[in-house]
Amino acid sequence: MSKTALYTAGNDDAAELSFDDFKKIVINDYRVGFESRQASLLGRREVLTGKAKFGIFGDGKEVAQIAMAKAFRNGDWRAGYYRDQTFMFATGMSNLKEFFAQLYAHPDTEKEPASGGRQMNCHYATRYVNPDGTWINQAESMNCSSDMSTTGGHMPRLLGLAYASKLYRQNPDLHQFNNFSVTGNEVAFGTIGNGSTSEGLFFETFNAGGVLQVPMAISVWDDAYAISVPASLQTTKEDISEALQGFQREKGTNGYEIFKVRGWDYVALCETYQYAIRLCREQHVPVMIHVTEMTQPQGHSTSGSHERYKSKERLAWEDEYDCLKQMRKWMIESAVATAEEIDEMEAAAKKYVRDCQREAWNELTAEIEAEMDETVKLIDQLAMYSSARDELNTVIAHLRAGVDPGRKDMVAAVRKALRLTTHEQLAERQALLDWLTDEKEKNSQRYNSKLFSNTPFSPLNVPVIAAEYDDSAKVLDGREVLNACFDANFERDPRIVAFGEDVGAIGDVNQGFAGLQSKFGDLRITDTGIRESTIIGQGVGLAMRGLRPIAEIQYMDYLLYSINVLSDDLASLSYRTAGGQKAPLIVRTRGHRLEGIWHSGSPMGLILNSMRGLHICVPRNMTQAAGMYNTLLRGDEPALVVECLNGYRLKEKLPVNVGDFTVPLGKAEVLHEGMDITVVSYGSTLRVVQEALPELEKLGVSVELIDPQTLYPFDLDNACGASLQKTNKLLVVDEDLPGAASAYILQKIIENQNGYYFLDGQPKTLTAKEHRPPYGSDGDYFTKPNVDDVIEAIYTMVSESNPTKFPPIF
Ligand SMILES: Cc1ncc(C[n+]2csc(CCOP(=O)(O)OP(=O)(O)O)c2C)c(N)n1
Ligand SMILES: [Mg+2]
Repeated sequence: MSKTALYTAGNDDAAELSFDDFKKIVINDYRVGFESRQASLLGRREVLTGKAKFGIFGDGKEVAQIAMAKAFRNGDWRAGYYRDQTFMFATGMSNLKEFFAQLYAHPDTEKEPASGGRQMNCHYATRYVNPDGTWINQAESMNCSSDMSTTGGHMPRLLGLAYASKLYRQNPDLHQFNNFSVTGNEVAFGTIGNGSTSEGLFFETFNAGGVLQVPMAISVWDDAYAISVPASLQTTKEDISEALQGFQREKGTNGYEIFKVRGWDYVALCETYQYAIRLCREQHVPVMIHVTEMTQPQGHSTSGSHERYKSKERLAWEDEYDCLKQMRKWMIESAVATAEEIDEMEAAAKKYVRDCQREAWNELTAEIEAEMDETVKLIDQLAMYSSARDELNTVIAHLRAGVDPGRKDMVAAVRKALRLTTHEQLAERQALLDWLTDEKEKNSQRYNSKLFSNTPFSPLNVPVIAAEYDDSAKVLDGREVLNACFDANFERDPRIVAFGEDVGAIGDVNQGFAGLQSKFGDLRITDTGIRESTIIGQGVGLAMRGLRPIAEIQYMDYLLYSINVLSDDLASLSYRTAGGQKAPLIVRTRGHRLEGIWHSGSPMGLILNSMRGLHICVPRNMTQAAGMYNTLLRGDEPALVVECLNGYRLKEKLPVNVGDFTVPLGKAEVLHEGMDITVVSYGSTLRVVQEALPELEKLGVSVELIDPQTLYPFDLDNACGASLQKTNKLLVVDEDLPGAASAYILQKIIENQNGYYFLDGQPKTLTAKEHRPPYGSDGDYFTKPNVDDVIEAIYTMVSESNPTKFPPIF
């Protein structure tokens, strides 16, 4: 083996190794692998004995990960899946105690930094956001983007992590941001199981990486199974590197370097990773390392047993070709260590892992036991004076009898005690109530916090600056107002990039970026292939690495092709890392009215229900959109902006401060004041309602029209609820399906803002029909709320409460 192949993670020292050094490194490698294996074995036992809920482990994948870790350097990134514990231990990005803390769902990020007890075990992440909301120095640390359970779901993000290095290297204006990159010398390491390469996201990412030529190193851990489904049912030719041969670069073409190596061959693995990663890092050539002949000594997870679906022959082969057994054999054969030396080291490693497990368990249970004593004491004190003494003592006995009780058991006991004593005015009861209030706050921090980053840099804290117009304000097409806004922002901040289908050369299909590529270059305003999932993933990865991406999805209807990435990855990122990671990606799209089934959708309910964790902006015109972009580009949370597809050519006045004025999120605007009814609408239907106003006025109806402007957050000042105090009637107009976004808006106003209290009649919604909108203006008229529908809906509501003043039309 070449000696350089052996250096340890993060170490580039090229000094020659003595045989003793060589032995030390190999023995240490084996120890890391062996400890990891012990953690897997012990972890499974902890689940089967009920101390943890579920276990999925990296046994059978240890040796390749040790080799991969040797090539990993400061500034590098990982986007991987649940088999990578050995890599995490070998790089030092995680350790055994944290491994067990996560298995036990320890909710303290000091103990379980990856997710604060929110994620299943072996779902890794490093914390790159400081508690004060600032970024850590990523160039000086090893970085792991947060894992997800959806297999293949992380691949689009991997593309973005790698693409960031390309931008940092090729755009000299970015070299100053050396907290994030040292001129692009980083590699984004991805891992994926053989079965998950069947996912579309894998292929989309793979192709895009070959086109973009980014430093992305994909390792496929091939154990020939995906739970019970064998390779023959997963992969063409049962071999992913064989199937992908067309991506192999040739003289004069772009493409990949593809490697294939066996998962139990320590020497070959070290050499392959060293060669492949060097090429990837230095030349930004994407590489794939297909690691075959891996095993699963304990089967897929704690949910089942692989003896059910693997043949005796396969199981016997897996036993013989266990990577650690093979490495041990090689170490003895090549005189690195004797069997006795290894036995001794293994015994010490076993004990060490046990100790780590016990410590992790004791740390969690010691906290809970102390809280338990306090809880029991409080209930006991109440029992002394309460007439429900016997029942309260039963509650205590029940709580004490629980095996490994958790916080939920204490809270449940206290809630029960409070219910048993509702009629008693005792100081001891008040003490319990106070305890519960305190616990609610603590548990809300533990389990419900950080849906958004909520840092001082949140877009909700961006100062509000009004749009200003001078006397000679130009009146332009809406698209030109947006264009001027983007121009000013690109000038202001070199970290801003925009990309998507047709965004570059022609400046998007509606020309918001027209002329900007020739001004700022194609690294800043960039065309992409038709690949919505990886457009979003590209944005997620860039945003994680300190850049300010605007990822464009050409029409809102195509958002569906990226919804898995938006929902699973982007929207859950802050929550699933308990605020340890953020990705302030802005997703730009356009939608609502136009023509045709796939060009006029307004699936806002789908968006609201799947993307909590993103701000959802629905500007009624391009000036409001510009103000929202100005806000979002200065904040650190992700957002979706839906522009009105039919608004680009409508005339708007250009503010003099078009790149600086801000539209605050969650600030509803009363567009028309009135007394008889409150109408809430947004986006394109707002214009329909505005069109209806003159006729309604003639009919004597005074309408108060409110534009929430953002659906998430929704009307933080309760403008809608306040309006109902005056009008007592509510109509929500929306071009989504019945019961979709309009139901969300109703819930906000009626329930959250106590709107029900002021209503003198049934609140109503006017929405589109349940089917997709047909092509053609007649189809549109009979499907989406039109001006006649709006007039009649509003008139009917006022007529119902005052038929004398407003005689029925029909
Ligand atoms: C999108 C998605 N589909 C299905 C699953 C259920 N699932 C979890 S692991 C797994 C098998 C994955 O096999 P492979 O990619 O070969 O990885 P391995 O576990 O064998 O290392 C499946 C189907 C999932 N988690 N996510
Ligand atoms: Mg597999």
